[in-house]
Amino acid sequence: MIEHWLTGTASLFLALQPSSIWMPRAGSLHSPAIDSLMRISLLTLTAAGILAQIILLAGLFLPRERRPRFSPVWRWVASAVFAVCMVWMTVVAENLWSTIRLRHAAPNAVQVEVTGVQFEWYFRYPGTDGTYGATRADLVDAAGGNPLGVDPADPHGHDDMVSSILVLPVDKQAEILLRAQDVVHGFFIPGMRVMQNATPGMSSQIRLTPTRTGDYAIVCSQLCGLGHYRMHAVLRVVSARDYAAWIAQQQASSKEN
Ligand SMILES: [Cu+2]
Repeated sequence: MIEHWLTGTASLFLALQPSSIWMPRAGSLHSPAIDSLMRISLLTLTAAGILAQIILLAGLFLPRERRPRFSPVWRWVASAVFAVCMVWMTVVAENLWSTIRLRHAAPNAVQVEVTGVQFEWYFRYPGTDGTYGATRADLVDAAGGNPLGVDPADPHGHDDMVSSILVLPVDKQAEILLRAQDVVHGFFIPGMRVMQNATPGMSSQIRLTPTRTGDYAIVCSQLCGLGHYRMHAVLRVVSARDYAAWIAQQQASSKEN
């Protein structure tokens, strides 16, 4: 039982801290909602845990005649309160999740495709035509400069740019398409409060709007193999002007190749 008290005290301590002590400073539009939901969940569950421990201790240590007696009605009431809390937390969380995942992206959103490969992240921008070129698994050749297997026969792919760093403009929505080449990888940007699996054979989408310029760590949150620990990249959030300059520079260097 002592471990329950220790973990309870630890979660209470964490829940009462500003989120910056257990997560890096947030830099996306939906971050405050995630942080407050995490804090409310932690506080609600800690309160329920402490209450349960008090009742348990009372039952253990009070003499039989002084132990609290709960009528069946009270048991039903307690279960109902707990069920309502759980349903409420699920509804709020699902609603928040859908703003990151399911709702339609803004029409002018920046498009980036993220591919997880043991043990690398690749970021592909669709170029001026706004459409990604087709990829083929048999054309994948990282050493030959085509890590994603972009098909040269598809004209949409001619202006695609592949980068090893994710650059996004500040205050503009980004629509991120996630793919994996080999095993399941977890695309995790703690500073953006974004985590989503990249699964081979299917693509998933997330949207995020960076609100603060700077560098953010991108890591892999799925144990994907021996090199998992070194599977990280950088998200660089820059001003709209710097973003345009970076895109122009990428386009120039991909034409040279
Ligand atoms: Cu990975």
